[in-house]
Amino acid sequence: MKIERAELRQVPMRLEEPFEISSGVMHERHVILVRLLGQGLEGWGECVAGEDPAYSSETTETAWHVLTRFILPAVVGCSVEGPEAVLDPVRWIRGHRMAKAAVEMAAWDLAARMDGVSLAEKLGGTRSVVPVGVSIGLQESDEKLTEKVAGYLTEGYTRIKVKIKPGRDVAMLGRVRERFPEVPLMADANSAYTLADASLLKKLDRLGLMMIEQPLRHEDYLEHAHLQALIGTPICLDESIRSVGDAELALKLGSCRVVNIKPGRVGGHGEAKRIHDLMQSRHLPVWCGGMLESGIGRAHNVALASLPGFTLPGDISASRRYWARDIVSPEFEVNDGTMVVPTGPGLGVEADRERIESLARRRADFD
Ligand code: OSB
Ligand code: MG
Repeated sequence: MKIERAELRQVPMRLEEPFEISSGVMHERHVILVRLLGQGLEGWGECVAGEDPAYSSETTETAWHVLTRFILPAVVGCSVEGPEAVLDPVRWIRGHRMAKAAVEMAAWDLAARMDGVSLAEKLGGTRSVVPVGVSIGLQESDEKLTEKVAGYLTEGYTRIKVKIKPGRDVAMLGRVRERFPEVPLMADANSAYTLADASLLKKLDRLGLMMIEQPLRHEDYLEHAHLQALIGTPICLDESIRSVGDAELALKLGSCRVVNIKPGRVGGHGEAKRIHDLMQSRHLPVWCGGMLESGIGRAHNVALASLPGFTLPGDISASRRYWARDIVSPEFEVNDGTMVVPTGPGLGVEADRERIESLARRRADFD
């Protein structure tokens, strides 16, 4: 496949409601979209870097810099075997996996369209619908939180994830559990704790959580292993897993029993598939995480989540849970706790180019 041209657009998208996690609040995303062109077809990708370097060291600004200065100038004009090889010219770039992933994923969409198949099929997906959950940000009160949980359960979500931080953890989750004794429930700390909090985190064992996501810092593989030995609740790693090598290290040390795979975090679908395959070979579950993506990133996540090892519901929620209006059509919807995997060529949804162009605050073209 030949990458003939590329377009980069930065699009501001205001969240329907602020999303608060242990490191801060998000009100608006600055979505970087990649559009690759070749053989009269297009492929779309989305960069998941945040506006600040809290979740990852990458930000919208670093991604824009690395994409415009290094990645796209090297990739455009190249003919490659397939999407897995599109980043070969930039293997020398250390890190910046979110920036790289945006291009790699766009190449997968383009390659699927060139083959006339859906991205899910191209990736090796086997499911026509995927079970979905919802990730609920920190709320101002426990009442507000339980109200939110009730609302999402009514909408059909099959698993509830609640953000926690010191002071908003055991008691708060206890209230949710009391009110919803049977609901598949989990917590995400986004690295808010240290090993000194082990006895507090041990109290979560009584609540029957599916898992606790990323309790400690992203480099804390050993500390997570110590914590996992002390608590019964399975640990799921998110921020810590940037590659299949990280996943191997975590499994070897016993740092986790579950992995949250976000293709945008690990450098793209190729690496996401390798992590999926590793976990499947160990009979350990994975699920697809989210980064408050627009419909473009969501379409990528839904396609990936159709692979057989994604046995747990992902953080893949309906478009309207995030945006007043999404930038793809049709928008993503949840029915009976599942989302339909699009079957059309590539992403299987259409990017609203007119709207993207009118919203774009920054552009760069490469040919
Ligand atoms: O830790 O999974 C996370 C959103 C932004 C940054 C980090 C995380 C999240 C979420 C939201 O939990 C998941 C979603 O996209 O719905
Ligand atoms: Mg997380």
